Amino acid sequence: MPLRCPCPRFGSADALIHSAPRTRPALDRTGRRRRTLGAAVAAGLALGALAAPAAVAADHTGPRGAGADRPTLDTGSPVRVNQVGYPTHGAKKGTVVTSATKPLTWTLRDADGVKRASGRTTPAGIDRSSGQNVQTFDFSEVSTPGKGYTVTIGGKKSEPFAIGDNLYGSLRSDALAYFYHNRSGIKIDKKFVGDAYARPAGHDKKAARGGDTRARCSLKGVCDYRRDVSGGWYDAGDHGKYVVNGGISVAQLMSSYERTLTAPGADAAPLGDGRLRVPERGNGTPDVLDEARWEMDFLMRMQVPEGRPFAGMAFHKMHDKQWTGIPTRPDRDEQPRVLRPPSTAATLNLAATAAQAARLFQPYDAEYAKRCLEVARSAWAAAKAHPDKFASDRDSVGGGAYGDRDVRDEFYWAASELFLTTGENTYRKAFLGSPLHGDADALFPRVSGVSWASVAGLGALDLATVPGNLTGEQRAAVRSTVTEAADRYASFSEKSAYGVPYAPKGNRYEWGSNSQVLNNMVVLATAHDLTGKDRYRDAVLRGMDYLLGGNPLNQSYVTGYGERDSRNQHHRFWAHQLDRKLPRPARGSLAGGPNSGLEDPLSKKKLKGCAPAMCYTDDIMAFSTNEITINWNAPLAWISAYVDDQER
Ligand code: 9MR
Repeated sequence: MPLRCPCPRFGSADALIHSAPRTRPALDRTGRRRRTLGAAVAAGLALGALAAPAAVAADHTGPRGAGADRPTLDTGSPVRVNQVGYPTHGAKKGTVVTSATKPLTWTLRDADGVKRASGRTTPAGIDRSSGQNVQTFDFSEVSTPGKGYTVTIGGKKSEPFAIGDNLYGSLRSDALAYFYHNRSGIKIDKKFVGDAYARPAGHDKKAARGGDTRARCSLKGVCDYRRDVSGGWYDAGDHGKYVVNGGISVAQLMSSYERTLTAPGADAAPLGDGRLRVPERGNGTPDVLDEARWEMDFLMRMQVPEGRPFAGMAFHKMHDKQWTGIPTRPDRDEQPRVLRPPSTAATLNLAATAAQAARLFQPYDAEYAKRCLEVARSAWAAAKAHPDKFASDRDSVGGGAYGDRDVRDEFYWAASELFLTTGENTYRKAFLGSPLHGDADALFPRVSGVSWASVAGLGALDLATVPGNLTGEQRAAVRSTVTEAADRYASFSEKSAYGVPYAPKGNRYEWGSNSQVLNNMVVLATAHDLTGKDRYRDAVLRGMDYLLGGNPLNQSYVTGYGERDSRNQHHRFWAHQLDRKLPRPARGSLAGGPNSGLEDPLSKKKLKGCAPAMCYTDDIMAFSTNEITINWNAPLAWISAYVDDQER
């Protein structure tokens, strides 16, 4: 019996949390018992106790003086590293949590325990994001490849890590595999995912009421008909499909391919035909574009047909009428599927992505490319005709809201993509005339280079990198907005003892903060592609360190990567924590990460008083800190490809 909806935005209910089945002790990849956070707390193992001697490890979960009100978390060793590893030729840094204010000695040992290097740490004071007193260490000089390295400080050993040249190849394909796993309307074949992850198609025509092939649109003055809006990817832990969020996700998948056409040293082969685990492999089209097309086809089905009110616009979203319980395998969803009103933001997402698809599919399927361009043009025209149809923030029964009342960024993005594909002046004028043009802070907001609600940067990144009809001067101006924003994110990384290129206003980590870190890394990586400056590349690698364990919680946020990885993210099928017959999240799934807002009952209860970067718990019910979604895995895939390319 699935739990009924776990969250306020899903309905309500603390009571449901309490009715969650008790979880078994988690196993690590070798099958050993792994202490869960809950178990550690129950055993009274406050971090100070775990990591006691000498000066090392006086970890707190919040700023000094506030410790008494802070939750107690198991953060393991106070010596923090990237638990996957460091590229042979790149910055290699770590952080130690300590009460010491004077430098300490660090020792790097190989897998046999043989000392390979040592040095002194650098005191860094109190880290603002965590309240921890920290010091940093730097072993960049070591460039001997190997596995099982550790760093020891004051008798405390880090998790093991590698130094090498091919550490990110599998993350590149695992992060992309996420999308096939989460396809709607198609059987997920064990040939590609293995027995545990195989499942019947969800929401296809055999589903209750014809699933998404006959979704109901019943909105006064808008529609009273059914549409086939099957296919696409499920958004996240829920089974909603949202044009706004689908748009940025498919754009970033396409961009990870498009980057290989221009970036120095970028390798298209690992994204090419026959390289990914998708059913279309062998069809002559790069596999990453096949995956993108699965979503693109869905987005195009979301366009209001000719002859109907708001023709040419896109429905904002479609999802269950009421929130379903967790777990619910997609094919067992009994809820009616409903379409929500068209919006300007969704329409421009469709215009932008269809325009990008048109130029990328041209060499592989000219007919398809032509259709994409027609859709893009008609969507643009419809958005111009209805520039202020906004999706409400309150429309969150049965699905997420994705409300957005500022569409200047969507207009900028769509105009840029249409211009790059067609070279036409109408579109050029539209982005040149935008109030955002030339303003690095507006194009790339401080908190996150791009996000589902702020997509102008997607246009600017493409204008800066994709060959097109821009004048030299126009292109230089756009490029300088990219490097200006990248300078800002690089300075965040350099000022952070954990190296994270993220410094949200008021030190408030937001819902999906890990994706915001990654999207800042996308801007940094693009600046590196454009200029070759090490500063940008180093900040990307430091961001990777943060995501893979070099952070205040000693947590790798990517399933299957690192010793202390997230493995209980909120997902209705990968719900092993609630039902042991179901699988855990697949390798390469990114958790949303710390969220100062604590917007679900479990996080509220367990993490009350947490410091921003520590507002995270690896529990399936903690959906506001531990969900997974397409727009978070998309930049992970983009960045993994970039980092893998650096290792060649
Ligand atoms: O990523 C979204 C985040 O920016 C919002 O603050 C949050 C609350 O509205 O919703 C997030 O998106 C969720 C969506 O509404 C429903 N599917 C799961 C998404 C990730 O948690």
